[in-house]
Amino acid sequence: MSKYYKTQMLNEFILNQQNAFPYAKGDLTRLLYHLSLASKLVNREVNMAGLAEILGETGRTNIQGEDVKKLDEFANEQFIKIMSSSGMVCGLASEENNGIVTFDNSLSREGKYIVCLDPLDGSSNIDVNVSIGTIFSIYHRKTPIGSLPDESDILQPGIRQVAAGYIIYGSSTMLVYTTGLGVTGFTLDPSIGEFCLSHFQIQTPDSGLIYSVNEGNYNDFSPGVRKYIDYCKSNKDKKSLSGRYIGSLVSDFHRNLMKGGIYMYPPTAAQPSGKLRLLYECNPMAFLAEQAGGKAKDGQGNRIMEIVPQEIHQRVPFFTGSRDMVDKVEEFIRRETKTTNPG
Ligand code: P6P
Repeated sequence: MSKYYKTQMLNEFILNQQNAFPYAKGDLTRLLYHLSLASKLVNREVNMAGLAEILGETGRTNIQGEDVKKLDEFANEQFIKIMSSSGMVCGLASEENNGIVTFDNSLSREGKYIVCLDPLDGSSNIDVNVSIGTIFSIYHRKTPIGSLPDESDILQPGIRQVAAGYIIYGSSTMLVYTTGLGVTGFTLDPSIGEFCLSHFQIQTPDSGLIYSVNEGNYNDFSPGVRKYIDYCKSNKDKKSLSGRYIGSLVSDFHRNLMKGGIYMYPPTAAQPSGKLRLLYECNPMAFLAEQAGGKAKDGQGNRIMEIVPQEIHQRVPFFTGSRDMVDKVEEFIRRETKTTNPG
């Protein structure tokens, strides 16, 4: 008998959590259910990608100028279709779409939530069988119920998130999410097609022995970031850290969340605001990191979740994970900034 049968399934857990919100009418529960449903459809294709001829490019590029791979497109379509039929969502922002996605049905106009989505993050890894993921962020809409949503519904700071999470399609498929009451992980049991509670109240260690950054950009980083990376490599005052970088945010973030560590995507000459997008990569991960006792900052002392977005695909420098490690890299950046700009 699987150990899972004694634990809660996702929907049961969300419903129980809903009781903590006295005015909740089950809408967020229904929305999270629909997100998990879409993720199961994506999971099925991800697992069969090699067989189902769904690997490879579509020949198109998205607004980021990145090749749109068939699974990217499939995942985006699945989430849009299921969000549209949920009746909970009035509109969404997706990495794969230039502007806000609205739905031409009256049911959705009544939806009180907005979803920001990276339908398949790390897609450059699809063809080489490395784990990838979906990242989501949920807000209450700002425009009146019944009206057509607009960018004001999307461009909200991360502190206004109602819920956030990711699905990691890896050695097992996990859904990890928060509604502000801690971080909880569910593992998909394919034999019953249910996400089963497997990680309750995830807390990330205050420090760790893993640093995650694309060291191919080392020479492009600021002196402070370079000095921090050198510090991670030196074994003067501690056990030397391990560099671990999969190139898939969900995978790097999830490993560091569980074991302790720091993930960094600093500014470079080519990308002065870094590469990661605020709305559907950094904010949801920041909510999870903070709920798990970690931090998420921009390297200049600003909480990621306090940045007010100016445009849907805005990029921000991203430093997240164990709080002592995030503090340490910002200390290095501050010190080097003072040295180079003593004024
Ligand atoms: P680089 C994937 O495209 C992504 O957005 C994240 O999942 C990942 O951490 C990062 O970019 C990798 O970027 O420039 O190091 O290949």
